[in-house]
Amino acid sequence: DGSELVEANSYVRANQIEPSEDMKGIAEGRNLIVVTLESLQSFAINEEMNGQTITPFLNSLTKDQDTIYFENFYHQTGLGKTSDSEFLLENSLYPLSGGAVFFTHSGNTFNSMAESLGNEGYSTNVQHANTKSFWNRDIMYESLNIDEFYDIESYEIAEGQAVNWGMKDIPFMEQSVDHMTEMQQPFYSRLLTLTNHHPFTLDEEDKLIDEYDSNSGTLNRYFQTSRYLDESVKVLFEELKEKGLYENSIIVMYGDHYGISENHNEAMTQYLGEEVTDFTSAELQKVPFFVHIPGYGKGDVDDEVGGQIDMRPTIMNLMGMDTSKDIQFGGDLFSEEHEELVIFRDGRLVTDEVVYAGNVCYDKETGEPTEQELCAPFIEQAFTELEYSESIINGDLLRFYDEEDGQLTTIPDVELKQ
Ligand code: GP9
Ligand code: MN
Repeated sequence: DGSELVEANSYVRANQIEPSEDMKGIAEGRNLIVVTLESLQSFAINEEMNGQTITPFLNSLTKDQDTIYFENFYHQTGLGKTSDSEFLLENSLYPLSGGAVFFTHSGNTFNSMAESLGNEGYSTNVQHANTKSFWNRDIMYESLNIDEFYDIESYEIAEGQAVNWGMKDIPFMEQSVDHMTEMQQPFYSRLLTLTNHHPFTLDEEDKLIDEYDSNSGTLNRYFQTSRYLDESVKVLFEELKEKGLYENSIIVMYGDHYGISENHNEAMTQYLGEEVTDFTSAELQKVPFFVHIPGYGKGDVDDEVGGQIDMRPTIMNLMGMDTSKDIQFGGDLFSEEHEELVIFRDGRLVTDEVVYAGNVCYDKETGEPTEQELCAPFIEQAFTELEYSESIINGDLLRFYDEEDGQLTTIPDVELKQ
């Protein structure tokens, strides 16, 4: 019932951290561009495959003075895959344990990042060259208060510009930047890429590196499509510069979820040169998270342990927006107070010291099992946090929350959904 919102609210308030003062408002008033890097896992970054660089452009960003790259960042998605990552980004709530929240709760009230930016005068949109109803996006985006959806109808796909699931990422980036030139500024525009998606197929001319040589065709091709995705990000940066949109924007990029499932453990063992245990599998859920701020000048590789739940508070602080009254479960990654605990949607968890997976507590440094006690308090916290987040979604409880003054409005018990 409604008392769950009261409890969840006190939990959120009790765990709230102070965002970084140094980073506050550093990108205030700029256009915000968020790129979802389809299926990209961190094991591809700054690594080679048979002597070939997998992501040269993204690698260069990790060394760039205007970029902060988070190397210990994990996805927290469930069955809703890309859409779950979008949900985490917009709301800093956990997706559901069963089913995609984009389908099951698209009629809920949310307090999305898009809505908050919209209230600040931003125009907001998502660009994705797929049918608008995929993942129920057309309906859910209304609940998230996203003004516009540039779906497949907004793109011209010439001969040779489609492969695998649809439009190739390079022409997608080009046309998406064209759209940006028409947008009311400042804008918040999200770009969802598509080429680096299972089954990872490419046209010959787009294969910029060789296939890998394992027993898994999926993993073998994954390196090539990741390489192609990397090239498309380079094109995005070039186009933004060419169109004069670069300097006045901030570009945030994140991997949405794994591309290589545990079905390919044997091939991954060959690639990594070590056996893929439950510990390794959990660590393989790292996805890249980039914050690129033109003119920043103090770029770094940040080893803070964090996850997708932290994107909203982190970005909103950069945009100079106060989230202290919002119901969100993540925290600003740049804050000294940020808690190094990542709760996976399936109950696994990672901290700076332990990894809990397959009911075993591992020492993060050695990857060896350690005392269960070291994980116990985090297991408890994970359970509580996932429960609160889930009760908010299942009860559509944000209907009764006024984030303007951080107050619960009267809760009419009779109206509550079960
Ligand atoms: C489809 C794209 C990919 O529109 O979001 O979906 P996924 O299978 O990764 O969730
Ligand atoms: Mn995806």
